[in-house]
Amino acid sequence: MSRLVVVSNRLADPRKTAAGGLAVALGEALSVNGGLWFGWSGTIVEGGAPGEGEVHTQQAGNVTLTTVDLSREDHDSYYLGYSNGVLWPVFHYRLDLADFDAGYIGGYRRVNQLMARKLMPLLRPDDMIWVHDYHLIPLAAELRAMGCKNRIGFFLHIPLPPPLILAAIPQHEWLIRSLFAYDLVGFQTQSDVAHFSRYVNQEVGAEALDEHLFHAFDRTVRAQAFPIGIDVDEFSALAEGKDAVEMFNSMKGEYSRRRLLLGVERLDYSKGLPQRLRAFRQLLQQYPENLGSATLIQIASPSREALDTYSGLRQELESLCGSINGDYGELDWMPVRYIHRNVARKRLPGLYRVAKVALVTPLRDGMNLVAKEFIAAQDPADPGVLVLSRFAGAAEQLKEALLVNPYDTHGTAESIQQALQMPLAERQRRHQQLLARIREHDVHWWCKTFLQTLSGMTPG
Ligand code: ADQ
Repeated sequence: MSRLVVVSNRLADPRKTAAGGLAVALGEALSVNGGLWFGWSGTIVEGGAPGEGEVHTQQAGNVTLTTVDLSREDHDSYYLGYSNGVLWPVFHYRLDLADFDAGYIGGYRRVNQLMARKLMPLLRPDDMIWVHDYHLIPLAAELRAMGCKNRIGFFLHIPLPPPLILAAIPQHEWLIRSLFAYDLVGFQTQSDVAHFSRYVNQEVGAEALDEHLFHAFDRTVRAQAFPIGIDVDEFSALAEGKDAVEMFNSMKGEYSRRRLLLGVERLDYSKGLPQRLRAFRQLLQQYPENLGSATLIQIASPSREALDTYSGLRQELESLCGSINGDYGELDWMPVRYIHRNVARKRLPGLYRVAKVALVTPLRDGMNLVAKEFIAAQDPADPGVLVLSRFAGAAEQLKEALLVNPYDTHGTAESIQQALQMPLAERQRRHQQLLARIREHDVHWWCKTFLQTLSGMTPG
């Protein structure tokens, strides 16, 4: 059996609960035959030389964690600039927020070259390499240029936009050409695969050998959907744990007379937070029976605060929450509780369980794991209702949720009202079907299926 090498921008210690299901699943896959997890250390070296970085190694059981420091200049152009100022907005269909002109591409290439240079000497001939996400698209091409013949797979955690949106990136052809250096490219959904297929057909004249196999640039790549899941059993167990139960009880006591709605995410413009708050305001206006009762708890953790678009979003959100509370609040009832913080992972299931309705309404999302965590945390005898954006990748699987268009304020408000009034039998039926779906395609299925597909391929 070959050793697994995982490469991602950041690493997590797979032994810690706080790391989350994805890190734990990757950690398990890595430990089967003793593995290597490689990425950025999180350290930024002020005044460090571009394209250089010290390497650190740590052992976690039989998994080696190897990381590289980045100079300030590399970090700012690779991470803040190209990854999060160009690729993240464009891949989420936000051309208006992309910063194309700033010349970040040099840093993006330099860091991918640095990572390849540091990783190459650590590789063994039969290692299987699994690269994650948009920060590292050209990594395989850099490794191949250094003579790497191993099997290399890539998984894109965010959506792939349609060809005409992708084509707005000045280096779009180079990016997609880089994907052909992989043997297997995994996407979250069928619609991402369809965008890839259309792009390579229209823009580079690739030959489709079958539904999944594409030939161009003298290479053949397999592109397929592997919808990521959560560890349902681990999350349900967390829901029964001491911290989650404490959270549930204290919230239940505090809000006994209210009907709780919940939103949990990183504070990111892809998550549709202002649109959600407008829909909630519409709910209060259109259905006054919710006054004094419906309470939206919105948890939005700090994210990428060094970027201007993110601080602008924070201000917009704070002002919307303030105006809803000012217009509708009473001395003994505040319609919105907005918390700009992380909730400890062990407590999160308690919060999900106490909510009648979860609002998961991104404008665009690769998958969205919060939707799946909410389902896993529910009490099957009295489950809450999931209101889910049709633009989240998860909507391809979670058809029994109430699917909404988050741009449609009135339509979303109507669906929230429907969720608040849904009879118990219907809630139970929907929840049972959703739970079966997330169980069938959990994070272990995702990991196993991707790696089995990759291991069945001819290397190089
Ligand atoms: P994200 O955009 O980060 O991930 P998501 O899939 O929802 O989004 O995962 C977020 C994770 O962080 C969840 O496990 C959630 O519990 C946790 N989390 C978020 N906000 C939190 C808070 N305030 N407090 C505590 N925990 C919080 C990217 C893509 C997604 C894709 C994932 C995995 O954007 O579309 O589903 O990768 O592939």
